[in-house]
Amino acid sequence: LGMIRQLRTDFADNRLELWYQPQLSLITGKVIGAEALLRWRTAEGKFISPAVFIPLAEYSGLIVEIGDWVINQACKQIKVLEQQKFDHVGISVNVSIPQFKRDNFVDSIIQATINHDVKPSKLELEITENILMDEPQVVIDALVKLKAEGISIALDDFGTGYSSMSYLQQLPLDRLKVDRSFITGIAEPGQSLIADTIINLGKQMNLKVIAEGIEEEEQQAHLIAQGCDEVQGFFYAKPMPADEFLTFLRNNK
Ligand code: G
Ligand code: G
Ligand code: NA
Ligand code: MN
Repeated sequence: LGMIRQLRTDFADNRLELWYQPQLSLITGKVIGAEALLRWRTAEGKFISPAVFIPLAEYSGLIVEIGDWVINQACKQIKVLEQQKFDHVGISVNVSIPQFKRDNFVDSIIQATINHDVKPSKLELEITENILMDEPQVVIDALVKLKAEGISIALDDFGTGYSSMSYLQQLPLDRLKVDRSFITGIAEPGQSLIADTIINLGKQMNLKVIAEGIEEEEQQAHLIAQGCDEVQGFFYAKPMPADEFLTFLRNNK
């Protein structure tokens, strides 16, 4: 509970930062976007992992306000990228169940893109299967409305959650994210079956497929051979502050 109070205070004091992990096309080698990832820097300069504080933010309801901030911050960053002539670079944000359950979730996102004057398709929401399973119809209805307004949708951590395959066809998806756990062993004999099958499934469904957690060249080689479209992982870049992401983009031209 002490930690929740600290999170609330530090959020009010602007101690949350949005970092960006580049996503690259395997065909061109160019950056096509970034996943926005929260970082909490305490007054003592210590970083607390989102794996620790996101569950607290969800439990306390604070995630609704934090989520709003994340979406607005991401839109602001999309505008900066546009002004720096990186017009093709989009930003993905993670969203949590309580955000879907609030009133006006859909409107708040549309309004953020309008307020910051950004093309809705450049903002992508990352949905996990577990979000979907909490209240499938609420989530599907919201996503259909968001998609109709042009917002992009990705299914995150695909294959690790509890969702049924039948929902895959009801979701207005743009991208499938292959979870890191399926990528770790892909360069080893006999360990790539699940990743290969997910890549193939995505292609058959006309979705872009992005693999997460690439750490080695051999994994990249396997993904190229399988026709995976896009990649994200420490092999290319770790999550970084906004100004470093701009430098990364300039060096990637
Ligand atoms: O960046 P890192 O790998 O430490 O993130 C750990 C977890 O925190 C990931 O599962 C990620 O999806 C989650 N996370 C990071 N930023 C956000 C955010 O803005 N909103 C939500 N809901 N989850 C986030
Ligand atoms: O759950 P989600 O997919 O949103 O989590 C993204 C998290 O994965 C981020 O916190 C990011 O720091 C982490 N991540 C991204 N690339 C790699 C990688 O190559 N290796 C490892 N170990 N973690 C990664
Ligand atoms: Na995510
Ligand atoms: Mn992710």
